Amino acid sequence: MIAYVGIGANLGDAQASVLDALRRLALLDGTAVIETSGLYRTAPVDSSGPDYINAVACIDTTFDPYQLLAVLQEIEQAHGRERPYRNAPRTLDLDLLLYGEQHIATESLTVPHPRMHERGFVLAPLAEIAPDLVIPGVGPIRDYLPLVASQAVDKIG
Ligand code: PH2
Ligand code: MG
Ligand code: MG
Repeated sequence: MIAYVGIGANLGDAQASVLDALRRLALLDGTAVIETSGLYRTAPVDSSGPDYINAVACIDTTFDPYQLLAVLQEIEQAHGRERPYRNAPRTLDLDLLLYGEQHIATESLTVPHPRMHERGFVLAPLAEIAPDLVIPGVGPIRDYLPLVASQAVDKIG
Protein backbone atom coordinates (compact mmCIF):
# COMPACT_ATOMS: atom_id res chain seq x y z
CA MET A 1 0.00 0.00 0.00
CA ILE A 2 1.14 3.53 -0.68
CA ALA A 3 1.38 5.56 2.52
CA TYR A 4 2.61 9.02 3.44
CA VAL A 5 4.58 9.62 6.62
CA GLY A 6 5.12 13.04 8.17
CA ILE A 7 8.42 13.52 9.99
CA GLY A 8 9.22 16.27 12.47
CA ALA A 9 11.80 17.12 15.12
CA ASN A 10 12.76 20.18 17.15
CA LEU A 11 15.02 18.92 19.94
CA GLY A 12 18.67 17.92 19.63
CA ASP A 13 20.10 17.74 16.11
CA ALA A 14 16.70 17.85 14.44
CA GLN A 15 18.03 17.76 10.90
CA ALA A 16 20.16 14.67 11.62
CA SER A 17 17.18 12.99 13.29
CA VAL A 18 14.89 13.58 10.30
CA LEU A 19 17.54 12.27 7.90
CA ASP A 20 18.07 9.22 10.10
CA ALA A 21 14.32 8.58 10.14
CA LEU A 22 14.29 8.61 6.33
CA ARG A 23 17.15 6.08 6.31
CA ARG A 24 15.36 3.86 8.81
CA LEU A 25 12.13 3.92 6.79
CA ALA A 26 14.07 2.60 3.80
CA LEU A 27 15.41 -0.29 5.90
CA LEU A 28 11.98 -1.51 7.08
CA ASP A 29 10.88 -4.99 6.02
CA GLY A 30 8.61 -5.02 3.01
CA THR A 31 8.87 -1.27 2.64
CA ALA A 32 10.33 0.90 -0.11
CA VAL A 33 10.72 4.65 0.09
CA ILE A 34 9.23 5.92 -3.17
CA GLU A 35 9.91 9.59 -2.69
CA THR A 36 11.04 12.02 -0.02
CA SER A 37 10.49 15.75 0.19
CA GLY A 38 13.22 18.19 0.96
CA LEU A 39 13.71 19.36 4.52
CA TYR A 40 11.75 22.35 5.79
CA ARG A 41 12.44 24.66 8.71
CA THR A 42 9.08 25.49 10.26
CA ALA A 43 7.83 27.55 13.17
CA PRO A 44 6.18 25.49 15.94
CA VAL A 45 2.39 25.23 15.46
CA ASP A 46 0.49 24.73 18.75
CA SER A 47 3.87 23.70 20.13
CA SER A 48 6.92 25.37 21.62
CA GLY A 49 10.70 25.36 21.60
CA PRO A 50 13.06 25.74 18.64
CA ASP A 51 11.95 25.69 15.01
CA TYR A 52 11.11 22.26 13.66
CA ILE A 53 12.67 20.39 10.80
CA ASN A 54 9.89 18.70 8.83
CA ALA A 55 9.72 16.38 5.83
CA VAL A 56 7.31 13.91 4.24
CA ALA A 57 8.04 10.47 2.78
CA CYS A 58 5.98 8.43 0.37
CA ILE A 59 6.43 4.71 1.03
CA ASP A 60 5.14 1.49 -0.46
CA THR A 61 4.68 -0.99 2.37
CA THR A 62 3.28 -4.43 3.06
CA PHE A 63 2.63 -3.47 6.69
CA ASP A 64 -0.98 -2.95 7.67
CA PRO A 65 -1.70 0.48 9.23
CA TYR A 66 -1.27 -0.74 12.80
CA GLN A 67 1.98 -2.58 12.05
CA LEU A 68 3.20 0.57 10.33
CA LEU A 69 2.21 2.71 13.32
CA ALA A 70 4.14 0.34 15.60
CA VAL A 71 7.35 0.51 13.54
CA LEU A 72 7.06 4.30 13.28
CA GLN A 73 6.84 4.42 17.07
CA GLU A 74 9.89 2.15 17.32
CA ILE A 75 11.88 4.65 15.24
CA GLU A 76 10.67 7.47 17.51
CA GLN A 77 11.78 5.44 20.54
CA ALA A 78 15.21 4.86 19.01
CA HIS A 79 15.55 8.64 19.15
CA GLY A 80 14.54 8.80 22.80
CA ARG A 81 11.08 10.24 22.16
CA GLU A 82 9.39 11.38 25.34
CA ARG A 83 5.77 12.50 25.67
CA PRO A 84 5.57 14.76 28.74
CA TYR A 85 2.46 16.53 27.39
CA ARG A 86 0.53 17.02 24.16
CA ASN A 87 2.50 18.69 21.34
CA ALA A 88 5.61 18.92 23.51
CA PRO A 89 8.90 19.61 21.74
CA ARG A 90 10.31 16.30 20.54
CA THR A 91 13.45 14.58 19.29
CA LEU A 92 11.47 12.82 16.56
CA ASP A 93 7.83 12.47 15.51
CA LEU A 94 6.64 10.15 12.76
CA ASP A 95 2.97 10.50 11.83
CA LEU A 96 1.05 8.22 9.52
CA LEU A 97 -0.66 10.85 7.36
CA LEU A 98 -2.30 8.73 4.68
CA TYR A 99 -2.63 5.00 4.11
CA GLY A 100 -3.89 4.55 0.58
CA GLU A 101 -7.33 6.09 0.50
CA GLN A 102 -8.36 4.41 3.72
CA HIS A 103 -10.31 6.10 6.48
CA ILE A 104 -9.38 4.81 9.92
CA ALA A 105 -10.79 6.15 13.15
CA THR A 106 -9.93 4.06 16.18
CA GLU A 107 -8.53 4.85 19.61
CA SER A 108 -4.94 4.35 18.49
CA LEU A 109 -5.04 5.65 14.94
CA THR A 110 -6.82 8.30 12.87
CA VAL A 111 -6.10 8.37 9.12
CA PRO A 112 -6.06 10.70 7.26
CA HIS A 113 -4.24 12.56 10.01
CA PRO A 114 -7.03 14.81 11.30
CA ARG A 115 -5.12 18.12 11.30
CA MET A 116 -2.84 17.62 8.30
CA HIS A 117 -4.79 19.91 5.97
CA GLU A 118 -4.43 22.83 8.41
CA ARG A 119 -0.66 22.56 8.75
CA GLY A 120 1.85 24.16 6.45
CA PHE A 121 4.62 21.98 7.86
CA VAL A 122 2.74 18.96 6.45
CA LEU A 123 1.17 20.43 3.30
CA ALA A 124 4.31 22.11 1.90
CA PRO A 125 6.51 18.97 1.88
CA LEU A 126 3.56 16.78 0.90
CA ALA A 127 2.65 19.00 -2.04
CA GLU A 128 6.28 18.97 -3.15
CA ILE A 129 6.14 15.20 -3.75
CA ALA A 130 2.40 14.81 -4.46
CA PRO A 131 1.06 18.05 -6.00
CA ASP A 132 -2.04 16.35 -7.42
CA LEU A 133 -2.92 14.50 -4.23
CA VAL A 134 -6.51 14.48 -3.04
CA ILE A 135 -6.69 14.06 0.73
CA PRO A 136 -9.43 11.48 1.25
CA GLY A 137 -12.54 13.06 2.74
CA VAL A 138 -10.94 16.53 2.62
CA GLY A 139 -10.10 17.51 -0.95
CA PRO A 140 -7.25 18.44 -3.29
CA ILE A 141 -4.07 19.52 -1.52
CA ARG A 142 -3.91 22.44 -3.97
CA ASP A 143 -7.03 23.94 -2.37
CA TYR A 144 -5.55 23.83 1.13
CA LEU A 145 -2.05 25.19 0.52
CA PRO A 146 -3.20 28.84 0.21
CA LEU A 147 -4.98 28.56 3.55
CA VAL A 148 -1.71 27.86 5.38
CA ALA A 149 0.39 30.42 3.49
CA SER A 150 0.78 32.56 6.62
CA GLN A 151 2.59 29.74 8.49
CA ALA A 152 6.39 30.05 8.41
CA VAL A 153 7.73 27.16 6.30
CA ASP A 154 11.13 27.47 4.61
CA LYS A 155 12.68 24.80 2.45
CA ILE A 156 16.34 24.36 3.40
CA GLY A 157 19.10 23.57 0.98
N1 PH2 B 1 4.15 18.82 15.19
C1 PH2 B 1 3.20 18.94 16.09
C2 PH2 B 1 2.76 20.23 16.62
N2 PH2 B 1 3.37 21.35 16.02
N3 PH2 B 1 4.85 22.32 14.50
C3 PH2 B 1 5.77 22.19 13.53
N4 PH2 B 1 6.27 23.27 12.97
N5 PH2 B 1 6.18 20.96 13.07
C4 PH2 B 1 5.69 19.82 13.61
O1 PH2 B 1 6.10 18.70 13.20
C5 PH2 B 1 4.71 19.91 14.64
C6 PH2 B 1 4.31 21.21 15.05
C7 PH2 B 1 2.51 17.75 16.63
O2 PH2 B 1 3.00 16.59 16.20
MG1 MG C 1 2.85 15.09 14.76
MG1 MG D 1 2.98 11.94 16.29
